[in-house]
Amino acid sequence: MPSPVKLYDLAARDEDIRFSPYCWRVRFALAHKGLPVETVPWRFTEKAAIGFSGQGKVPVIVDDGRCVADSWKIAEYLEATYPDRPSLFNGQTGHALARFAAEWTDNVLVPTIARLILPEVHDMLHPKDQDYFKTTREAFFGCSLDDLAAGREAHLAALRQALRPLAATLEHQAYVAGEAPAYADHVVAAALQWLRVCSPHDVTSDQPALAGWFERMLNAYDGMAKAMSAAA
Ligand SMILES: N[C@@H](CCC(=O)N[C@@H](CS)C(=O)NCC(=O)O)C(=O)O
Repeated sequence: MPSPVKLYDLAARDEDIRFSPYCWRVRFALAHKGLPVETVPWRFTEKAAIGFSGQGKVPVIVDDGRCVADSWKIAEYLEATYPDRPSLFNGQTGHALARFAAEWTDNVLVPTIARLILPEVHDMLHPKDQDYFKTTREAFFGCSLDDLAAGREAHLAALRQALRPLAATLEHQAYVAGEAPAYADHVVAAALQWLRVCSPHDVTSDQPALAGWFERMLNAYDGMAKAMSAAA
């Protein structure tokens, strides 16, 4: 068994609550490769702790002395370094389609979920992170967290709309990547895991194919994602 890959993983006030949509991608990818992981809880304001990576965001991994930051670069690193383990991309075509899944998730799904749940995320953060989070997110979205909370119904409707292509796809195939899960599934499921851990909003139960896929992703890899508690 290789020594564990160290993953700097965003933590809430309760350090056992891990919710980052980008860190969850890496958790899924490591599990898919069958690599053991040792997570290091990290808070937004602990920039110095990941200074060695040359940037200020998680996920960051350290594998056998090698440091890699950024979820997409980490997925490519794992695929290149562990080619004999189950593939994250299944070849060039899969790699190209996984990139589309990641860009759609980063540019559509993550901001749409963010508008819905950022007020809840703020409340679950460690107090030392809260001012930083509020200031940076309000600047990014151009409105206050209170404004986002006031628009909750509209944000929920926008998220349901954004999920339609995913739900429609899953009516034809068991996984985003086809017959079995791969990195394209990890990326999308990680965003929905962020939603599940941070807020009680239900966006899947009226979409049986989407709900079934997400349940399979929660149960995959020995129920790794399901083991993280959902928001009450
Ligand atoms: N493109 C990066 C994005 C990573 C990212 O945005 N991480 C967030 C946590 S979910 C972060 O560390 N933010 C630090 C900050 O906002 O200061 C990736 O794919 O890994």
